[in-house]
Amino acid sequence: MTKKNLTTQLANVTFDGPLLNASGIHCQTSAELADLAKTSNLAGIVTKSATLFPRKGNENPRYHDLPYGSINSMGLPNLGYPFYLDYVQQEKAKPTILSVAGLSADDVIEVLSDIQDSKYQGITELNLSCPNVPGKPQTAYDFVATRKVLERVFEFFTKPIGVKLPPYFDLVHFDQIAAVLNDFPITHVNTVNSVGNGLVVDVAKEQVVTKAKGGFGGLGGAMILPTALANVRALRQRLNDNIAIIGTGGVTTGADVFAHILCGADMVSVGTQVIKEGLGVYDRLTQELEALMTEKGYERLADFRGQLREL
Ligand code: YRO
Repeated sequence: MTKKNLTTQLANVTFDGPLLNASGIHCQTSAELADLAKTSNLAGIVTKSATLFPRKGNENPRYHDLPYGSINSMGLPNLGYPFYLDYVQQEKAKPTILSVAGLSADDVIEVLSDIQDSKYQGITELNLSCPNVPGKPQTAYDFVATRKVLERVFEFFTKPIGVKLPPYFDLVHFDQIAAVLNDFPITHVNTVNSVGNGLVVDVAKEQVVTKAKGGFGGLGGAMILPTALANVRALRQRLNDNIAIIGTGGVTTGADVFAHILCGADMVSVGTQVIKEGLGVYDRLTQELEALMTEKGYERLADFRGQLREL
């Protein structure tokens, strides 16, 4: 089988291929990040969303594997942003995406100010699935709050930065988030975060499967693929051409990677399937993607990116 040209450009960075880890997946500790640096066919490393101060996260069980995906209520365990900011500056094996989150807009601004003042020249990604004001939805589900935080960010932040979005389920919400994002010089959108507040029921035990929040948690894996593809497609149809898209959600096969790219994804990240299968998943997905491209007569990702046909 002929080797394909899978290189991908995002912001000021060239990646050897389209595949990334999803934030939160095997990217919290030094040891995990070192594993990612050695993982073949993983083109870049995304770090666990980092907060101003280290966090232990929620009590176990906080991740539960399902035949059709996963549910998690991790609670943002991380070593604090200085650790990840140091890490991305010393990582030389592959490009990095530094994910950051804030428990408030003020926290986000403080963390991003330090990144701006650092020597890091790589890509940053702001996780907008974070609380903003108690009693209000997560930031990305509040379009006014999203605009306000981005206005504050771009008063001083001049480095490449994108946003991580939760899934939207209403076409008007796609219009509304795109209208906000198109007003700012963001490098990319990463879509989707886990599908929020699902509830898995263990019928034998008549019990929930994760501890925090009474068992409500974010859904990932195969069950969310159509939601992820819809979000990639709908945002590609609405965002400025210079905003790249990282497609995240539901990838278990090379065909799923192909589908994300067909919907308009520039890069594709893998979460739940890494937990199920291990880091060898990136070799398998790449082989399957290349075989499919050969079958279809494609040489590079640009040959089919965004070319999904309607009936
Ligand atoms: O629980 C998490 O750490 C978590 N899990 C996800 O699936 N997506 C996320 O963005 C996060 C961190 C952010 C938050 C959901 C805890 C606010």
